[in-house]
Parts: sequence; C-alpha cells; structure tokens
Amino acid sequence: MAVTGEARATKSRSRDADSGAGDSSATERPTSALSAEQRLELYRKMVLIRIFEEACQRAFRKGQIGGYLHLYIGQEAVATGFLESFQTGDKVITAYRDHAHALLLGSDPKAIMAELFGKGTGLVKGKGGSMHLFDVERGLMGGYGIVGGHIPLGVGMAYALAYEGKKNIVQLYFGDGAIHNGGFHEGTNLAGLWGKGGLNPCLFILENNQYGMGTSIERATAMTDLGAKFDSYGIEHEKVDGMDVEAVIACARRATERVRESGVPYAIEVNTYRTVPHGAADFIERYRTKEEIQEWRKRDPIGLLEQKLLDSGAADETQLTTIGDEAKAIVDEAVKFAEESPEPSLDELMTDVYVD
Ligand SMILES: Cc1ncc(C[n+]2csc(CCOP(=O)(O)OP(=O)(O)O)c2C)c(N)n1
Ligand SMILES: [Mg+2]
Repeated sequence: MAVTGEARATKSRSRDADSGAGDSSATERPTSALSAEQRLELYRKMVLIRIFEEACQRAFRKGQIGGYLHLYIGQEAVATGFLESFQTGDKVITAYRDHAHALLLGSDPKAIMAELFGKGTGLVKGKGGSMHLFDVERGLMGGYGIVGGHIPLGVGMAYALAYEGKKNIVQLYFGDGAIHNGGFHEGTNLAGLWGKGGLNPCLFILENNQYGMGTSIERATAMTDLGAKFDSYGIEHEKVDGMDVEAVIACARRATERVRESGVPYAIEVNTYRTVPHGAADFIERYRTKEEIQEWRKRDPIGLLEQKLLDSGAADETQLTTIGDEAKAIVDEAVKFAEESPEPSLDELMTDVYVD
C-alpha cells in the first residue's frame, strides 16, 4: 500500500537528491545522530501531517471546508524538526499554514478537522477555521491570517516569558512574504533591543518557501538575502536546509538551547518549498514552472527520510506501509467526526469574542 501517493512516489526521486532546486550548499547540514526509533517517529509524524493535509484538500474540493485553506505539503520537516525541541511552557505562534503545528503539539486531530469544517466540536468551536487554530494549553498561540501581523505578538509573548522569569521561549514562524511587512520590522527591532537585556527569548523561524502567493522573492525585494534582514536589528541568524528533517533538528536543538539560556533572540532562515499551490482553491500556477516543482519534489522531506530509513535498514517497506495505514486510520476517523459533528450553536455567537 502506498503511504500517500505523494510521499511514496518520492522514493525513487530522492536518489538524485543533490540536483538542482533546494540546493543547500549554502546551508548547514549537520547530522543529528538519531536512533532508528527516533527516525521512525519523525517519519510517523510527517506522514500523519501529509495524509491529514491531503484529506483537507479533498474535503475542501467537496465543499465541506469553507473559507481559506493553505496546506503545509512540502514543508513538513520544518515544524516537525523545530517542535522536537519544544518544552512545556514554550509558546508557538505561526501564520495560516498551521495544521501541522497543532498536530505536532498534540491537539486532537478530530478537533482540528472539525475546526476546518466549521463545527461546534472544533478546536476553537468552529469560530477560527483553518487559519486560526489555537490550543493555548498546549502552547499554540495561533494561527494568524494577517501576513506579518503575528510577529509583534510573538515578540511580546517572549518579553512576557522573560519578564515572568520563566526559562521558556517562543518559536515564531513566518513566511518570506511577511519579511517585507511593517510587523516584521517593528517586531524585530524591539526583539533586538529587549534582547540586549536578555528579555526576548524569541526564536524567529523564517520559512523561506521561495514565494509569497505568486510573487517570487526576486520580485518582492531588491535585497534577496532574507536572513541578512535580521542584521538591521542586531539579531544573529543562520540558514538550514528545511527539506532534511535531521538537519532541522540539529539546528533547532542548538538554537532553542541558545535562546533559552540567554534570553537573546535568534533567527533561522529555513530553505523550503511548498509543492502544492498557495491555497487549496488555486489550480493554475503561472508564476512557477512544473519543472521547478518537480526538481524540489526530488527533495521531498518525507521521501528523503523514507530513503534513509530503507537504505540504513532501520525500516522495511512493510513497516512504512503500516505507519501509513495507521495515519490514514487517524485521519479517516477525524474526517468522520467532523462530518458527523453539529454546527456551532447560536448561543455561541457572542461568546469568546472579547476577553472578560
Ligand atoms: C497584511 C496582508 N497582506 C496581504 C495578505 C494576502 N496574502 C495572503 S498570503 C500572502 C503571501 C504570504 O507569503 P509568505 O509569508 O511567504 O507565506 P507562505 O504563503 O509562502 O507560507 C499574502 C500576500 C494578507 N493576508 N495580509
Ligand atoms: Mg512564502
């Protein structure tokens, strides 16, 4: 059985992983020396995200999910790698490609799917939808649809953690498109400043997937070295290959430790790619070529890990198939739950609108 059409199809492609797109020569590729069991666990997580996203796409096309829907397909290694370093009490804040973050932090897949379906049993009672997932108990502080708007919020959360004397950090995810918005510049300016006093334990995770909707980086800015934009605000930074989950993990472990210990912000520019259109309603992509997408798919994060597992003998085809089947069962159950759940009740209309 195929784990997913997409994931398993990458198996043969990943052999010529070093060709063309996604070239990570300028980025660090440390090895994380993970055990076979840890690698299998990562695989399990990324396959669940992929299958969950594929099910969302189908539900969207059937009209079961309304509003906007943005998938994380191709970028799974980023959140999977960074959240491996998450500790209780840390905060996570991200933009609208947020399903993976919720799944990885342990939110119930049934409640996430019901949220996307706008049902009363959803993670935020059907009031947030795909772009606004919250699970405050687990550290997920949202899900935001305003590009760059959440960056100052994340910086403020990091300040609060330091002010309260906690040894926790904020993982603040945002896209390459957000780096041109005022929120980025105002937020990072304060982060750099407060960091001088050890008061901003914020890890900026710039998910550079090469495009903001249909606009490439080259068409968005004259200064295309995005990581270097952090220099303006005195925030140190590095790059990592976001298609290689083990490289992400090694980088994340070092970076989170550094921010946790110092209270000084730090930034990672993650080189990644979404292999699906910007939003689930987008079918035509005039801004990039099929060949470019194919080149990046050769470095699909799930395909790369799968090949590593098979080549090293850490897993065989049967085990990988079982992992796929298990993920599919979880996602099928989530879809069924969402389908059968009731709409939010009318008396919920005015609750949770403002904080009491
Ligand atoms: C302030 C604001 N401007 C414009 C938009 C419309 N918009 C939605 S997504 C998007 C692109 C953002 O790209 P990026 O930050 O790189 O994230 P990605 O979609 O690549 O994950 C834009 C311009 C918006 N939601 N908010
Ligand atoms: Mg982008």
